[in-house]
Amino acid sequence: MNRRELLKQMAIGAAGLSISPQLMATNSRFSFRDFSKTDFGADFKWGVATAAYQIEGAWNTDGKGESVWDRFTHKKGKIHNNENGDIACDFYHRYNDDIDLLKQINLNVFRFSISWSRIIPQGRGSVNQKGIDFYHRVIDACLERGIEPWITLYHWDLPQALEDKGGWANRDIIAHFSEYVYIVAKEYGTKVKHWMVFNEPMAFTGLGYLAGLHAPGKKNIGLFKKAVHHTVVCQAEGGRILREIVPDGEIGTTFSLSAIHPKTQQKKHVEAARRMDAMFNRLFIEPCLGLGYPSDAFPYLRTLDKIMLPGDEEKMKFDFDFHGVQNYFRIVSQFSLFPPMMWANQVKPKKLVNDKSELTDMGWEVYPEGIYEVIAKVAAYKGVKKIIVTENGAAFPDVVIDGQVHDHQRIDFFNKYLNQVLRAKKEGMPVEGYFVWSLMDNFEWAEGFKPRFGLIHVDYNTQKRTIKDSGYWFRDL
Ligand code: GCO
Repeated sequence: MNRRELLKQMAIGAAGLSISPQLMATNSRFSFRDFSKTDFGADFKWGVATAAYQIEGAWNTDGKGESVWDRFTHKKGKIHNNENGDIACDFYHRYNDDIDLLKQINLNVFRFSISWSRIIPQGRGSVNQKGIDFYHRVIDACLERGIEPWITLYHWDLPQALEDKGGWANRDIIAHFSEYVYIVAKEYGTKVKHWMVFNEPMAFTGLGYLAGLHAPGKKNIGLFKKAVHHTVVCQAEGGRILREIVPDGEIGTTFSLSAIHPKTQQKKHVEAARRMDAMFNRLFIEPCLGLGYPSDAFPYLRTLDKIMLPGDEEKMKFDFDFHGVQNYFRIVSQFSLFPPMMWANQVKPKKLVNDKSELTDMGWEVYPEGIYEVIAKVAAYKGVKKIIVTENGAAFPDVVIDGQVHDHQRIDFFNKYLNQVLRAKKEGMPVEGYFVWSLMDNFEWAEGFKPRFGLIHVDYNTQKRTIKDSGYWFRDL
């Protein structure tokens, strides 16, 4: 029953006339939607996304090595309330029950990431069999329930031992990352047929090496540029290794993308928006498509050429089977003297909305058209075969009342964003999947546990899980 029919039925009810038995059967808390799964096609993938550091906990259990996020969160003043992922959602021990909950909400793709330092504690060299065994248990728990495991190889948690040697800013990372990818692909490639190399390279290079807000907390444009280039080479190299080891696999990688609009049509703002678009949207997707770095819109990026070695141009390319789009908010750009080099920054989202209800708990603008715009942007590239929305979701201040979480704002968010995904699909764009960020509330990086993105509420004091109304909404979709 779609939204229009439901409203009509409720109007009938309000008029004192009889309400259809079907409506009585449909729990109206979960019924508002403008579409059903069939509108997206039988092959459309519906899933959830998570990340190792944000849910697993067990930060030093069973031989796991320290990651840059363990180190960073153990420093005072880096994370909201000095929180950390030492325990998080304790997924390391509760994975079986959590995948049961995923089964209950009828989403049959589980996207998760592998903690590199759980597999290879020092980032290179000896392998930790207990770490290997853990992910076999997770994969098997999915397969036993008819859920497809989709693996992200790297979701920001670099082994600290490699960071101690320069991390992504040291070109040796290409060899170490290749070794890691090879080991993981060999180990799980017979069971797992959907792979992503990176999660949001712009985020972990930009926030980790330039802004200093994420691990490893560096603020150095020279290190940032090296990290960008080595990541671009690893992005393609990871794809090549996966395709060689898992020839029947679907190999992709993910990008954080936002619709970027100039504050006004004044030339200075339009050019500022083009520089931000080059930096935040084009920097990683275009090299793998053979387009090189987007220095046309942002000439400063030409300095990346100095870091390249002969043959790198070719090494940066890889024809991924799918490209993952991750969208949360729009960016309205304006010319600004800060930050230098980019000479552009973002108009504060709260200045863009009429009232606070149009902002999520992250202070991000709810802007559904933005996901249509970024899907269209990626679909326009020659060489893009398939697009999966590998993350989309929203944080709202959820509370449990009598064992329920009435997160209607989140349901409204999903309804609006999915309408825009369906719009793109109906216009013929190759969007073939949608994964919710996230299965459950989890550690939201520098913001700690305050923002709640889950379809399932987590009480961090008791680890009790509670499916939210939005989880039931997806169940009934
Ligand atoms: C990202 C990361 C997730 C975040 C989510 C909400 O896209 O930033 O993949 O780890 O938690 O996006 O910020």
